[in-house]
Amino acid sequence: AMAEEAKKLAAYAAVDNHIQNNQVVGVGSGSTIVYAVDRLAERVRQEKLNIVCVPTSFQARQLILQHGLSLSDLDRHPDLDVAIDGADEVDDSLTLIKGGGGCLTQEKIVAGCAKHFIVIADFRKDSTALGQQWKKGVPVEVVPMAYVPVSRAITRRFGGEAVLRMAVSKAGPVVTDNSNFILDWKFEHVQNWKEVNTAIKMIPVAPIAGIDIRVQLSKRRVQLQAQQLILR
Ligand code: DER
Repeated sequence: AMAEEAKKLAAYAAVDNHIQNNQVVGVGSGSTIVYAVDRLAERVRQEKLNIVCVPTSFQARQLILQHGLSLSDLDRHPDLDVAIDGADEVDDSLTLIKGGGGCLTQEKIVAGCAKHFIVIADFRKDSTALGQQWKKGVPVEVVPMAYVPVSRAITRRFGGEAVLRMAVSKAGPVVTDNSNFILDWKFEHVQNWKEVNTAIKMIPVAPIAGIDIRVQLSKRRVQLQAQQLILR
């Protein structure tokens, strides 16, 4: 389908343009990154690249192992050259919503350890304002015992509704790779995402908001690979 082709084209372009030899690469999670890892593995084989990969989820770790790529972690490689990942939505100032795949926490940690953060977002993710295309809200990872107080703190302060993400192939809530729960915060109109991101992070028991703010990533080039080739 057109969307899959767009994801693949964007992922291939991102890997071809932003991954070089002798790099430590943070590997994101989701479905777009599958194409990126396919292409990375192809390049490693063809160009005999020396690449070390740090995963952001069980899924990413499986992808790295399945492709025979060199697996590492933040203990051995706390300084990454580049992290490459997907996103659920991107606005005009490159503020992202991430966490649709439930992997936002390790993604955010690994991206924070990288000099450059490459976001692969095909045309479907490209919005002028968050919430335009992505209707599932902002994922917020929480310690399970705190999901009710955190949910109330968010909705009291910023309105909307924060809903516990329930599993599909398992009874009960989704449990993340960090053994936490996820609240999907169906926000209304948000003026200042930086303020919201900071406020959510300040709620006791340290919930993690699936918002990447350009200002946080200003130290590293945030390169949005919005793929329009298909629509040309
Ligand atoms: O969980 C995440 O943030 C992932 O990057 C994910 O939501 C992106 O998903 P997709 O590549 O399957 O659209």
